[in-house]
Amino acid sequence: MSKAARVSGGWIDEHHEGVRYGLAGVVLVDEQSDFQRITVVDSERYGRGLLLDGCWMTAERQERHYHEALVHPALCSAKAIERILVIGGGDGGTARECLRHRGVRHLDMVEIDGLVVELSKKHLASLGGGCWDDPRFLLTVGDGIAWAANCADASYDVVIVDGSDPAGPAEGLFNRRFFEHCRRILRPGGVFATQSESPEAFRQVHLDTVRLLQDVFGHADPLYGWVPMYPSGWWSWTFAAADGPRYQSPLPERAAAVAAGCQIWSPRWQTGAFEAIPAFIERELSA
Ligand code: SPD
Repeated sequence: MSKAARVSGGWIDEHHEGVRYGLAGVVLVDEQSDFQRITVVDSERYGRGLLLDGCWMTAERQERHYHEALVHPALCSAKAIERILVIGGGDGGTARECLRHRGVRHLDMVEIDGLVVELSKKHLASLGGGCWDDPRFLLTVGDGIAWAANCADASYDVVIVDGSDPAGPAEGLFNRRFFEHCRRILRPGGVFATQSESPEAFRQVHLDTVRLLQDVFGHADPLYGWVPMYPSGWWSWTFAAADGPRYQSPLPERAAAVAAGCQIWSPRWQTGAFEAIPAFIERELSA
């Protein structure tokens, strides 16, 4: 069921389990698509932002925390990076970061909600940057879960899932069958990456996601960072590969080509972010 953003007294808030996460600002657009409620705001501190079903997705001056962390550990470590699949990611931020890698020849982005793309292009143009017109980029508006299920084996070098929380259209992006297809469609030496929720505000989903990926791929590790407007501000991304934890070792040449243009990600940051596993999560994962 669609949830609206909570707006009152000049604040736009996401409410999550008795805590609210808000920005001061104004609502620019509030529309119901076939899938969800889409809200675009203009905030004082972080510029324009996007909420889906009342949950923060991104904002112009905060998005790099999220997109750089999701993309570069995978794109810097997969054996090859010619063919990339992004599932979700309708604001364009993930595709933009992928396309900074010159080795990418083709990127399929499969986003279920065409209205998210349309509104992001119009109101959050800096998110996608030049991705929409990049000749390597192909957008399909459709179901990413069905796309993965219908793809031939070994179709992609990297598969990235940039969905929202596991409710509504994103629910199926967190289950075993979907992850098994993601593994199947990766080429040898391929890397899978997904946002894996907050170790604090979504602790159980986080743990279940990491465990499932470890089981399906054989190797999977969470990386921890911050997205201040998300519940608890403490976020995670999980990387998986069938042939070993290659995602922990960025290839120096690829890393050097993108690091200078990053705000958060660097090989050094990434090493610390994998190591920053909270003790309670490490205990639970090794139990
Ligand atoms: N709770 C928010 C999870 C959002 C993950 N996706 C964000 C989309 C940014 N491209």
